[in-house]
This record gives sequence, structure tokens and C-alpha cells, in this order.
Amino acid sequence: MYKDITFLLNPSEITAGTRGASLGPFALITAARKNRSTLFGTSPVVCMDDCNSLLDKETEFKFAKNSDGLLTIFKELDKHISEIYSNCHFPFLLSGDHGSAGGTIAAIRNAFPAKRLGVVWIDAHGDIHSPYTTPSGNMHGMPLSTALNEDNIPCKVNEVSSEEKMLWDALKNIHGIAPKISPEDLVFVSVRDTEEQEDAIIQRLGIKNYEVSEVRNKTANQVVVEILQKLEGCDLIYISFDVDSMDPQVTSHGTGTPVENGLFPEEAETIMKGLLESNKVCCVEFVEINPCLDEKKNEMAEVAFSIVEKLVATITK
Ligand SMILES: [Mn+2]
Repeated sequence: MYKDITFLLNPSEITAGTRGASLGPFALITAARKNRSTLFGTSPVVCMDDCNSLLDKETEFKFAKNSDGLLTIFKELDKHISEIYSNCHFPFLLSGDHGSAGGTIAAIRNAFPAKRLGVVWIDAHGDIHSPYTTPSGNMHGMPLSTALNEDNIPCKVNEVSSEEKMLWDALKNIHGIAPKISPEDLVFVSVRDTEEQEDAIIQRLGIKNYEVSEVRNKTANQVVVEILQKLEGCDLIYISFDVDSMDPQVTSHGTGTPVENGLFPEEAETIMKGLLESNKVCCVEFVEINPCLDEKKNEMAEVAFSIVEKLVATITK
């Protein structure tokens, strides 16, 4: 189905609250080189432009910080991902912060407008805030709301400016497709740190979350079976893997917002490999590795790299 993989590096960190996620993709490549891996010499590697210089100025947008730059990143992602698909390659994204993943979803939908897309969001966080509900204005907490075309107005706490609204609406409506996905086609894994506004929308939309305890009790393989069953009506599946889904005691704190009691790396790997075996997965994205915050040198990137290696072997076999 795919001739090869293209690694798309997207070192954007304009939507995170801490600094350093832009180094994540390069920390992962460094981990590969330390292991004398030839993975990144075997398939094409493309690096996207970023808008990270926005971080050197004050953002005008309190509740949608750097949303002007994020809109640019969404458009860049579309350009690159559409080119990767037109070459019959599988886009494997190594990104900075998670905020741009709404743009990845948008790009996939734009490349396959007639296909139904399922999303497996493996993350400690729900990432389902909007400018109307965010406590921080950091847009890495909002990518799923751009994909779901959701403002969560019943939980509104912020007065959003007209400029912020315009940019937010542009993110949600990019490519003229809104929403990009349905809530029933979204599955959370390992989400364990949410705010009450997020809990309310997750409940209202009925989004399934496989908590860490459920993964452990049922086994990761059983969770794969259930997710594929739930997404049976989807033609394509996108996997968004935030490394903070994993347990920081087992990995490290080399990520922007670590949360205790996460998945073991083996569980994350088993789930993603199992999903890939279905041949429905059309894109995988790794996000939020932050080597600046890593108390074990580059451990988070090394753990992530070992998973990337196994997933690539599954995709190309
Ligand atoms: Mn996330």
C-alpha cells in the first residue's frame, strides 16, 4: 500500500507552556545515531519550517497563544503531508508540541476527503480545551477541539477577542471541512489529567478513554481488539502519541507536562503495533519529547526511538 515511509520533522513548539519541545525530533534522531541505527538514512527525512521565533515576542492572543503561527503550521503540514501521500509514502511525524496535531488530522482529511478517519489519541491529557475554556491559553491543550469543531460553550469561562475568534474559527474550518472527525471515531488511551471543562465535554461527546488500569487489567492486545472493533466503520486511523502517556518513573520527566502512573513503554508499543497490523493506520505522530527537561539525559527520546524502530518495522514489513 505504501512504497516507503517519509519522516516529517515538525519542530513547532509555539503552543506549549514550557520551552524545548522543538528539540524533541532532533533528540530522537540523536538517540538513533547513538544506537548506530541507520533508520533515518534509509527513508527520506523532511524538516518543516517553524514559527518558533514568535516565542521571542509577546503574543497578542491571551486565550489562543500564537494561534496566528499555528494557522501557518496547519497550512505547512497540509502541503507536506499531501506531498508524502502523493508519493505513496506513509507520513511518520516527529513533532514538537501537540498543538499542531489538529493540523495533521486536517491534512489527512484533506488528502482523503471521502474517507472516514478514526483517531487514537494516546496521551496523559485530553487536549480538548478551546479558547473559551482554557486556563492557560496554551494551544497544545486544544488540538482535538479544532478537529471536532468544538468550542465547548456550555463550559465557557473566557471572553475571547474577535481576533482570537477569527483565528480559532480558521483553524477549525481549514480546508472547508468541519468537523474533521466524529467523537465516536475518537479513542483516548491513558488520559489521566484533565480539567473539569474537559471532563464535561468528554462526557457530553461520550469519548471512550482506556485508562492505564484498564489497559493493564485487560492487556494491551485486548485493548487493540476493542479499539479496532470500535473503529470498524472508519477507513483510516491516525495515531497521535504524546510521550507523556507513558509513566515518567519508567521513562523520564523529559516532556512538558509529565503525569505519574502512565503506560509502560511496552504497553504503548503493543497498542500501536497492534493497530498498525490492521493496515488502516495512515499516519503516526510522536510529540512532546523535551530533552531540556530530561533528568536522565536523553532517556525519553531513547525510549521513544526504540518504539519508533519497532513501528517502522511493522509498517514496512
Ligand atoms: Mn497531548
